[in-house]
Amino acid sequence: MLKSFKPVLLGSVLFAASALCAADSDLERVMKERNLSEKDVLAAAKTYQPTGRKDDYMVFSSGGQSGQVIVYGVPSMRIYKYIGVFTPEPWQGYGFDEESKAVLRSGSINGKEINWGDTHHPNFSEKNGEYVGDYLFINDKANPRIAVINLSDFETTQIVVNPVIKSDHGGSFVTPNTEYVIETSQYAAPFDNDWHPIEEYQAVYRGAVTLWKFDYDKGKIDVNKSFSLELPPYMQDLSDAGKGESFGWAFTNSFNSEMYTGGIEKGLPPMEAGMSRNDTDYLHVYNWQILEKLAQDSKNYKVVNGHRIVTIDAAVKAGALFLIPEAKSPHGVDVSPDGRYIIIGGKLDTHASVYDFKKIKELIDKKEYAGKDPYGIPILDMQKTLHGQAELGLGPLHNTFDSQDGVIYTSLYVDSQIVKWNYKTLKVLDRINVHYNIGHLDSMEGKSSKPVGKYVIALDKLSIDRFNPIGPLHPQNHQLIDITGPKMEMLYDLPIGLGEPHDVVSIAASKLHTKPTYTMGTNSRTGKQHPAMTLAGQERIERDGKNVKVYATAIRSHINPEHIEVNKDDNVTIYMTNLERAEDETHGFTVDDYDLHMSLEPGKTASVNFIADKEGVFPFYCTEFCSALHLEMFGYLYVKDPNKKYTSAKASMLKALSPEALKAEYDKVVATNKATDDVIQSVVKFLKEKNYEKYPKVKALVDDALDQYGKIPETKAKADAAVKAGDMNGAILWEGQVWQYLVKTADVGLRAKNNLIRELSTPMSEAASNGEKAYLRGGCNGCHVIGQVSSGPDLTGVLLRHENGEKWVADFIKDPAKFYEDDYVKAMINYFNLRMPNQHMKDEEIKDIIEYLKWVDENAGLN
Ligand code: RUQ
Ligand code: CUA
Repeated sequence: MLKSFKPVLLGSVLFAASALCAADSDLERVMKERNLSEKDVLAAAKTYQPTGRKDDYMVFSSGGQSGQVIVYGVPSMRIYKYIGVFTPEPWQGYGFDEESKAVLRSGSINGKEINWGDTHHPNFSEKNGEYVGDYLFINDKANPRIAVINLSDFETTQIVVNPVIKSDHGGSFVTPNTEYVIETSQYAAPFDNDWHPIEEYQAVYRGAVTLWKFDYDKGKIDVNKSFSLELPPYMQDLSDAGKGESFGWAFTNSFNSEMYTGGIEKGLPPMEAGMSRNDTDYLHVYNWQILEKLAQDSKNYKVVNGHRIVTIDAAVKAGALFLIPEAKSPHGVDVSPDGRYIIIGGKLDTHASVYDFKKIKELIDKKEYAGKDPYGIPILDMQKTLHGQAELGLGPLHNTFDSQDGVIYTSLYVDSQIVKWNYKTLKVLDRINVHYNIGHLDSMEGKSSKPVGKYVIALDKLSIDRFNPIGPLHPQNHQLIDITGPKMEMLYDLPIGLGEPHDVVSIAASKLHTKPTYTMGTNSRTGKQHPAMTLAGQERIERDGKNVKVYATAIRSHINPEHIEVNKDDNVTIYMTNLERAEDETHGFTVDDYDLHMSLEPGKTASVNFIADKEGVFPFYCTEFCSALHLEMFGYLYVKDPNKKYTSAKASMLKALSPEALKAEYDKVVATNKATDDVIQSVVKFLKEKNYEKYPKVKALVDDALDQYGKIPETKAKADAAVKAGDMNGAILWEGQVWQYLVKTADVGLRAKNNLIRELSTPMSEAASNGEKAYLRGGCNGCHVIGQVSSGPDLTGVLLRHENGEKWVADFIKDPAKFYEDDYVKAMINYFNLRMPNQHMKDEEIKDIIEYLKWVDENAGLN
């Protein structure tokens, strides 16, 4: 439908208006009915993805109080996944299978299980300050922790607990080559785990920045090589790592230079008043390269809870720590893509301050200080380090950058706006209203050293009236804004109903290299082969006293074993391997009433462990709708009390079929199997002739198909043995199983064939590909199967069957009824007992379909 709108997108507004006046415009009618302006439709056209079209950018959003990470695409704003991080996530089995529990539980704090998190700032791994789509880091503000997510499968693989700080906010920021992941404390607290009264605030309470060492090859934070820097109790806030000119340095602001400690219950002014008293707070400037060296020598650090903390004194002495006054109650701190400027917003100021690292460095080199704070840290003069300030509006919070030099976007929390301005010239360029009360914002790859720009996402804390009401707890609003022109244009509102998604980072989709399936037997949380990997034929149940280990497999459409018998209070572990190799053939597994679940993507091995403390019969089943016989993919866990006598019911007698009826049924199954096998043989012949092994995707499918097929001989032998033994019931069941294998083989085999045809065929022109879509949209495939006569004629060669074929076919599609009396068409109608209906195709669509049919003919030899 939007196709007819193309002139509007390409042409001038004038032309657009005249195009819209065209009488037969469906678009015009829909616009009227839905009360859409031209601007609305343009926004829709910029974000709409037709089925099958992929997004250009992938966005990773913190899930706020959900403790998860939300993944969505730009420009469509379609949500793809919620990644379980600090919170159990049942779909992925996260926190319900043993392998993921090992990760989730490594986030326990002093032995206490923590089952939620307040995720705040996600960040990608970087090389030279540019995003690399290998890892994502995210912090938990509530229970100071950092998690590592492996972007090859979007699974959380590590959680580290901060041993010395009690809350964090300024995490997780990454140094330009992912040397360190930075985590900064928020609320100052004692480093140790003892009691210290508030009177000891200045003496004992401390802030800190923790530098978590990242081992890139292992994809893991190396806890032993990580250390912290002690900071005064100024309530450190956000951070950013220097890059380019400021490489080696990092910046953290703070909001309580007053060191006020509150006491509203004692009649003292509340925290918010006491902490906003001074005109300025402190930006912390520190050098992690120097700190790294200091952390090698025990005279520079103290050890608390087994963790090294470089002291303020040592850092000051080594010239690694400085303070610069900043406008009161600052918030975001963002380093410009080239590393030269540091831009800071102030929640209670209307200005953003731009600091010049060159000037900072000069003062440091000259040792020119304006004074010292009570902890002996040198203070640099604010005016001498400032490049300048820009008046932006009320409540500037966060920044993101554009590909254009100097262009920056800043969120205004109080004004509910985004301001586009230039941090070099300090000129405001544009502003746009957002809905409402924006916190973070992010342009595409906007915080890397090479921002792409293109879109900005506004993360609005309040949505108020934007969406259908869903009760007093409203969703957040992520708004997509086009920033390619001089004026920002609002495109899309995405309600997010999962926590307060706090911050996002975005990356070009092409930079993500995800794996489609796992190498057989992989423990996805370690990336290594699972010791309990079980291949077909290795299924077994092992008992050792009260310990029962089940080595199971899952493949369409059965779990092996199907019966598991244990005694009450046995300690049961079920290891399961998904034997599939084809993409998207996931099985899930649960045992009813036992609070267990695992997700088994193709090739994965995972396990569940439980004490069988409830007696009875418990179905277990596959939880993903994996195949037509998914409902049959189940079994029973029998939990029996060995000390109890059970009286069993008499087996009921079912009426038996007569021997003749049984024989007839058996013959029928055997004949069906023969026919199905013929289809398979023709597909196999095709695949072999075309050297399918050369195409990995096709090969994976064929391997899966042959796996299924390979099970037939032994099954068939069982059927034959049953016939010999006169057990016709058994023979029918085994032949039925043969049929199951045949059908699965045929199903996967045909998918492989279609895939291979696509691989081998000549590339489709855009028109042909549009034609194929129109063909499918029009439902032509309901009657016509390419390469085969079905309820309608095969369309291969249709253009050659008629004189002036292209025109004939086009006219026929346009108005079939005109041809019903034509001799040829009459004969067809008689043969198929069907008339070609009028599908009301547009001329453009018919043209494209002809192109598609040409492509079919070109590749006719492939069918
Ligand atoms: S900080 S909304 Cu929690 Cu990222 Cu400013
Ligand atoms: Cu496997 Cu459903």
